[in-house]
Amino acid sequence: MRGTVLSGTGGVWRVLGLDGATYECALRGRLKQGGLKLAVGDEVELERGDRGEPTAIASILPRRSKLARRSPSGARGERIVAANVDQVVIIFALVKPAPNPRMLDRFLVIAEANELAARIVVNKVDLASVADAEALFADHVRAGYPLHLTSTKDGGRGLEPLHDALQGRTSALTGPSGVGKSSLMNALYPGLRLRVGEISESVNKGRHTTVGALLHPLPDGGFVADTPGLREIGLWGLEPSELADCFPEFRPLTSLCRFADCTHTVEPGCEVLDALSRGEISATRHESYVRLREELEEAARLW
Ligand SMILES: Nc1nc2c(ncn2[C@@H]2O[C@H](COP(=O)(O)OP(=O)(O)O)[C@@H](O)[C@H]2O)c(=O)[nH]1
Ligand SMILES: [Mg+2]
Ligand SMILES: [Zn+2]
Repeated sequence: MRGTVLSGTGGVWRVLGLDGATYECALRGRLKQGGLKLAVGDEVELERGDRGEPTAIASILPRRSKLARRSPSGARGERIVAANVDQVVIIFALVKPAPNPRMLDRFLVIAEANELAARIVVNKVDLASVADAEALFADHVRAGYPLHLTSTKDGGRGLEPLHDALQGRTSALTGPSGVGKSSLMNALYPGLRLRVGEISESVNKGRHTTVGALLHPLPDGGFVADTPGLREIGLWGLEPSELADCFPEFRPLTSLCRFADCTHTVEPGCEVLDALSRGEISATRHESYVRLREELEEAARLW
């Protein structure tokens, strides 16, 4: 029987079988030695034990995608946070707490570096003007990111389009605490009582650390991967020269710059800087790029 890995703690993997039941499984010995490390979100083939119940993971099916922290160049391996992720969903609040564009762009770069689609959710729109929210995130919409304006209060707002966007897909959910991640999941899936954020944190306080994220099956198909630690993934392993292509609105321009090794920060004949001066690229986004690039160069020096 096939199944999807929901969590892994202390060598025990919880797998949702195609029959809808959840099984606690061990990894077959030869899989432990192999180069491919099992991750949450992996689709696996289960093997039955003496009593006919699935008790072991016999093989891992090929991955469609992954959310990973890459190793610095030279080092081996990478840490997979979740496998078979379809999209990264980044949740902020319009106010309380105010959104942090720098943190948003960092999350978006992590998604882009993993070649994953991303969408932005701005919650608590009941507390301020929706027009303000649209203006605040206009640069990201122009860059191509879908924007959801939501509220969980007063009967809810914007919940249906978000529900549609999650249905049937595996979404890695992230965002700072207090923005309403748990409230949103509970409003979208009443009765499921997802405690997004808290679960991994409390599990990780225990004796065994949980491997990567936790995957929650959704009642109408799909999963949400709870990845509160996405920030800790950082940009570890990304080369400074790879960063510009993680900004979709820069991507058509980067190969047109006068210098092949253009950093898009100071050079003459830089198409990105030209677009910035014409107002076609947002100053806030470019500022994020500059700061993240400095960070990557600093990290490269330390290795
Ligand atoms: N005004 C308002 N408050 C909200 C909304 N969604 C959540 N909250 C409140 O924000 C606080 C944090 O919510 P929670 O779901 O725990 O956030 P999390 O830390 O991201 O999981 C709680 O007091 C919620 O009642 C919303 O849409 N509007
Ligand atoms: Mg929460
Ligand atoms: Zn350039």
